[in-house]
Amino acid sequence: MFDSLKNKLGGFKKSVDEILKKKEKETSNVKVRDKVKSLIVDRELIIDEKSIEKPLWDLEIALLESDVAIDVADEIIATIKTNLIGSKRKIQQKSKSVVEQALEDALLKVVSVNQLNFDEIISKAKKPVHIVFIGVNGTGKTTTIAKIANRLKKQNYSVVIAAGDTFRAGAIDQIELHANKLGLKLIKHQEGADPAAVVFDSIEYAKARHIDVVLSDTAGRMHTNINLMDQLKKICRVAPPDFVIFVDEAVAGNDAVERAALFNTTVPFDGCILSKTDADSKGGAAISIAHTTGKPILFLGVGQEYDDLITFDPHWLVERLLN
Ligand SMILES: Nc1nc2c(ncn2[C@@H]2O[C@H](COP(=O)(O)OP(=O)(O)O)[C@@H](O)[C@H]2O)c(=O)[nH]1
Ligand SMILES: [Mg+2]
Repeated sequence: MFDSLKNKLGGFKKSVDEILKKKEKETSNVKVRDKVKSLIVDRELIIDEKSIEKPLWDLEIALLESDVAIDVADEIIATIKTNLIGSKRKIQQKSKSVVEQALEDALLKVVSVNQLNFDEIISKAKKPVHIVFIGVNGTGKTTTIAKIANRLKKQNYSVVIAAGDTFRAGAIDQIELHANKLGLKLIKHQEGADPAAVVFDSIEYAKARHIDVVLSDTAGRMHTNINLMDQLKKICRVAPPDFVIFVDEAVAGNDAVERAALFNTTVPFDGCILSKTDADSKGGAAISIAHTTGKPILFLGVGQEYDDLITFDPHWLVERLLN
C-alpha cells in the first residue's frame, strides 16, 4: 500500500538530510579556523530557501507523479517551506527530525480535513439511520456496503440493505449474495424498477421492524449522466438519507479525486470511502480527496473480504507514509 509514494517521500528526507549535513560540515570547518569564537557562539544552522530548492522541486514532481492533486501538492510544498525555511537548528540536533516534522505537518494538514467519527454519528442518530452509497461503476460500492453491514452487525446494530442498483444486470443477485452470507434482510424489486421505490420500501420495512440502519446501494454512474443523476436526486427526495457516502477506488488516483469533486456539486456527500487501497502504490487519492472535496475519508477498503475495511486515521496514514 502506497509504497511508491513512501519511497519518494523517503528520497526527499534523504536529500534534505544530506544538504544539512554538508552545511554542518562547512560550519565545523569554520570552527577549526576560529576556535575561540566557536567556543562562545552557540552555533546554529539556518535553513535557507536556496539550499533546499532542488529537493522541494523534486518532491513536488514526485507528488504529482503519485497522482496527488496539483493544489494539494502546492499546499504540501508551501507548508514544508514555511516549516523549514528560516528554521534554526542546533548543530548536534538530528537533521532528520526537522525534515520529518515538516513533512508530517504538511501531510497531516491536507489529509485531516473535517474529520468525522462515523461510529459516533451512527450511535447518536435517530433510527433508522439511512445511508446512501454513490459513485461510478466498478469502484467497490456494493462490496463496501457488505463490509459496512458486516461491521455494523458486529456492533450489534440491526441492518437492512436496499438493492437500489436496479440498472446493471446482475447487480441485485450480487448484493443478495452478500445479504445472504451476512444473514441480513435485502429489500429488492425487479431489474429496471424505480430505485427510489426500493429504497422507500426499505425505509418503511426498517421503521415497521425497528431496524437501526438502512444501507442503500445505487447504480454506478458518472456525474455527466443526467438521467442517472436525476434518479439519484429522486432517491434522496423520496427517502432522504441521513448520510451519503461517496465510494471510489484509490487506484483511480487523481481521476477519483476529480470525480469526487464533481459528484459533490451534484449530490453533496458527507464522507468518502476509498476502496482498493491494498492495490494502490501511489497514494494520491488518499492524500488529495479530503482536501479537494472538503469531505473526510471515513474508511479504507484493503481487500475483498468483509473484514478488509479499516477506519481512516490521518495519523496512521502519515505514519505509514513516513516510516
Ligand atoms: N482488492 C480490492 N478489491 C476490491 C475492494 N473493494 C472492492 N473490490 C473489488 O472490486 C470489484 C468491483 O466491486 P463492486 O462492489 O461490484 O463495485 P460497484 O460496481 O461499485 O458496486 C469487485 O471485484 C470487488 O471484489 C478492495 O478494497 N480491495
Ligand atoms: Mg454495485
